[in-house]
Amino acid sequence: MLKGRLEDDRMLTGRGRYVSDWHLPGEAHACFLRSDRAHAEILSVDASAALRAPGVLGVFTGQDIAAGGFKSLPAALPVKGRGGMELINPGRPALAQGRVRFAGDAVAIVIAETALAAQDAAELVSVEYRDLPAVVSAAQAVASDAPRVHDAAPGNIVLDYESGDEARTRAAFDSAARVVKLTVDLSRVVANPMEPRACLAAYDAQGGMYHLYACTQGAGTMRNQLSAVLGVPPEKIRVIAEEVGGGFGVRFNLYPEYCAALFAAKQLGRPVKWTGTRSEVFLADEQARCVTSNGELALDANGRIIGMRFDMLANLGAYLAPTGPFINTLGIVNCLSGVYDVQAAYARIRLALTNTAPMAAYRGAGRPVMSYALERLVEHAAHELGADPAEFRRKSLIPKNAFPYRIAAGFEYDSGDFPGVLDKGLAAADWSGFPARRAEAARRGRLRGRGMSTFIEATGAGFAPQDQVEMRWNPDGTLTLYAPTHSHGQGHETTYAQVVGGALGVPMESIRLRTAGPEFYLVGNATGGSRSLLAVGSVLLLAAQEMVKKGMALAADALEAARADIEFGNGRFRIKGTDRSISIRELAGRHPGELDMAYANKFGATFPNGCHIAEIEIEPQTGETEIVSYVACDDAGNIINHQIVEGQVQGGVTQGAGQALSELAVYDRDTGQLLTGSFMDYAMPRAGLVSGLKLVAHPVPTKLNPLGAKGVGEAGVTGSLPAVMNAVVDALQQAGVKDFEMPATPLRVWNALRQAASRS
Ligand code: MCN
Repeated sequence: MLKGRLEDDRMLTGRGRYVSDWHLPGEAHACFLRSDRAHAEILSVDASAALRAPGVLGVFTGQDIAAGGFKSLPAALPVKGRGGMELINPGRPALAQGRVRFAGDAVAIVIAETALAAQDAAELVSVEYRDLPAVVSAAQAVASDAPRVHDAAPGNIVLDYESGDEARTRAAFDSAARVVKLTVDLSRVVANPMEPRACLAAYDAQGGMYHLYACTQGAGTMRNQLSAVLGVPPEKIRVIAEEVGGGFGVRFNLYPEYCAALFAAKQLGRPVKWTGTRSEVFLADEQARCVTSNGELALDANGRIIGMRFDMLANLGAYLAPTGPFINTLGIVNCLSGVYDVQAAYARIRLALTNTAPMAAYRGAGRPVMSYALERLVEHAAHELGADPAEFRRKSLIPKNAFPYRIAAGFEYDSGDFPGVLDKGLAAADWSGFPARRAEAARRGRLRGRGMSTFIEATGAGFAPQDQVEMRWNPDGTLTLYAPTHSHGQGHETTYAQVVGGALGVPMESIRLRTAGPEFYLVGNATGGSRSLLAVGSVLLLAAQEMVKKGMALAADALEAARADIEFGNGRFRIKGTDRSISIRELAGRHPGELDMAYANKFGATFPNGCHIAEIEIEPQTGETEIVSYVACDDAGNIINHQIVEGQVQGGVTQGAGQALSELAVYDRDTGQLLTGSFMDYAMPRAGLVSGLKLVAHPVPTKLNPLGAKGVGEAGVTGSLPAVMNAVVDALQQAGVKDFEMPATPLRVWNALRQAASRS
């Protein structure tokens, strides 16, 4: 049993090198001037006073970027919408051109000898605006008289998307004994990684190379996106990062600030460094969720689910983030009907533009939208029928022997045991003991509620065609792994070393992982969609096995034996039946470079699933909600490192609970200003939020990859969002509250209770 992760010692002793820790000789510093309004025409930008300020080296605007030939940030979708509609991408320049479209939109980059000088000078840039009306919610944006965010998107809709079998679903609803409906609002959140965004941009004029040190979830993805903006091939771009202080999806994409910094570095012939502030995280990081779902469930006379349909409206913000459209379409419907055996399923999703920060991935990246819409609806239906929510679900689960199972949206679940997961979850939660716990809480004057979710999610298939890895032996006998995924909290240094160390029979401590650096040119997928282990870990496993095969011939030579007589085990090549052997490490040392491996392959999506059960208590006098017990029973296939997996589930559950109970990004409806732009107004969850967390595993190994592993990084949040909110709603219903939307902050809960009391 490991005592900790390989990366922990470095991190805990302050030796982690985060993005803002990088320096280059001659570096200058950047500050961004951001729009202070939600929607306006830019009439003029006067930088003359700023340019005269001490230490200022340059000021660049959207016009300069356009003149310099930098293109728009990419955003694409491999599928079409209803009636063959193509995604409308109105484009996003590195700095605003002609118009600002959200409060925080970057208008100019100011470069100076110090960061403070750049900040002072930014205040001297004078921008003349003509204000335009703004829309902040998707519902406002699609109203017939709404102002247009982009001229290219009529009605502010960039895509009207659909998935599933509409006709079959209509027929199921026509024949239903009962139809249950529920509208839910999945709120808007700001991810808030520990490290605010930062970059160090440099241009090498001689070699025509761009170098970007940046917060990234994977160098390859960022290089490709940069290539589209800079108009140079990816080989001309290096993306470099060691520690990145958290990703959570919002460090996946390229950001306009990085492009503007590269532009300035090229113009000035000096490296440009930028360290964003927490306020800039709130204003200008990608935000997420913000989807309203109108859901309907068709039930037969026995209370079995025979059809489901969803009409969703997603807020994509002021510009398309590179992965925004993907996440809000395919990312949602890849588990459209959840764990239920229902072919009559259909979803329509409209993607709307608003004058708010652009929206993209946040842990779960679409799947929590589906699990929230579906699992809130299913629980509601159980309550409507007066049925036990677990037994109501059980009737409709996909049976264990039904795999592979293709859902109406076209995706195929390969494996699972949903009834088994449910049973284990129920046992761990002492399901039948709940009425007594509720009664006991009532005696203490508290409202106790219980909620569950039986959910499934699809791990990312990956955008890049292959995941390349490399393994190189070093002169000191250690092995360096190169992988396209970036580790920023997930513990890849440990788990990849476990996989490779296990296959090669070498101590994992002698293996070092590299995921982005100046020498880095691998093609592959960034960390995202919880696919790192199952996809890149699997490629590493195969690469290690290939290395052993390659070593057979070298070992036969070294041991002066026939190749057929050589066997490998515990890190040594041995002549079968003798004690004559040589370690793989020694063999690599004798033949420098010959045992190094470059290997590529690709493994697709898996379908981790689980049953999560939350119990909460509400203190009616204050509206305070406390999670008093939480059971997460998950099927993540084969597990490589239990400690890390537990940490991942715990973090994910807490992230979902944070959104359910406290976090909320609010834009003012009239002015379009972000009202929750600091930790004073935006309540992040704290470590103690999810007490009594009990984790249970019900692994069903997948055959889709050689590790038999399913992803786990996003399972916690996909399960906890609906489970926690179902528990809150269950508690509130006892006091007569009918409708309640997240987050369950004390004030909102208290208000809901008061209103219910005054009604009765
Ligand atoms: N693992 C395992 N056995 C399994 C599955 C996973 O031992 N059956 C291990 C893996 O080897 C890895 C970890 O668990 O060390 C997570 O693996 P995986 O599910 O493959 O997810 P990724 O590594 O691809 O991480 C991505 C996922 C996503 S998409 C987000 S967002 C997220 C997350 O993980 N952001 C995080 N977890 C995070 N955790 C931290 N601390 N910080 C973030 O930014």
